[in-house]
Amino acid sequence: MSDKRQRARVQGSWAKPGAKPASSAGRQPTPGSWNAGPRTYEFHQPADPVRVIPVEKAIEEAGDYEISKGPTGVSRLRLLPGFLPLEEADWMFATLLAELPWSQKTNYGTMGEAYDEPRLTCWYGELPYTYSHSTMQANPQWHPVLITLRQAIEQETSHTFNSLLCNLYRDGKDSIAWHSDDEASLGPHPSIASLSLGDTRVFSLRKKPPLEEKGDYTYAEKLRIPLSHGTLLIMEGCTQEDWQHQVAKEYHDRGPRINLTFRTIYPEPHPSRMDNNGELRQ
Ligand SMILES: O=C(O)CCC(=O)C(=O)O
Repeated sequence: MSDKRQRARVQGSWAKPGAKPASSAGRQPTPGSWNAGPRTYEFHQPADPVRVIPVEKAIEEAGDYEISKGPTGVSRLRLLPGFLPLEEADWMFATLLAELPWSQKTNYGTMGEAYDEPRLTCWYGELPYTYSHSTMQANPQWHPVLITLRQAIEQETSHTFNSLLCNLYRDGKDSIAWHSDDEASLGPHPSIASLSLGDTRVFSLRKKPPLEEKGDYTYAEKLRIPLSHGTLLIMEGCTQEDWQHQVAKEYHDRGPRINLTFRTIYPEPHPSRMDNNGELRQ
């Protein structure tokens, strides 16, 4: 167990019992003599304040949610279950499953090791998109259903989107690990609209810890949002800067799910992402 967790569990400590009364020193206890005589205890306050692991909160109702307000700014979510009426969602799911050019993407880890992403994907947009050290080539020929959806979502959100990452989770074993959509090509404070079709999967978020936590998420705030057939989720403000998200594997039966994440890609890193030396700010 890490030091921090150990500390969090210890709420104080009892000092060793004081010295035994002189009369009993050096003597073997006789049966029944253990409770005899006074014992003194001293309470020591813990050196560090007690820390509690926050309980994961669920967001399930339609609405606007301000999930944090930090030094960087406000992080906002908007959840619209039933954004698509059921019948429309049904035929769109069947059409996109059958007709989009789903393919297996190979990503690369920080040490350059190749791995297959545990889901199928395809990309639409005038520009390529790189994440996990692997690039999806530009694909300007949008499927007509995707054009209709883009228009409906732009109208709902008052944002415009020039690109779309389509994800197919074939079953519960497909997933996407913790990450933020914070690539330089998305510009600062990207707004991302995410439409889900097919089986429900849990979309989780966790707040990035302050620097002094050194990447330890033990005490991070956590949210869970079940994304059902036809649900639209919009992430805005500092959500990508201040939070990570994932769709974890599930070990019970899950049917296929399509997730469409509409984004705006910029041709060059946005100027506000560059420091005075022309380097990308982290
Ligand atoms: O499938 C989802 O709901 C999330 C997808 C996602 O986080 C991503 O592709 O960046």
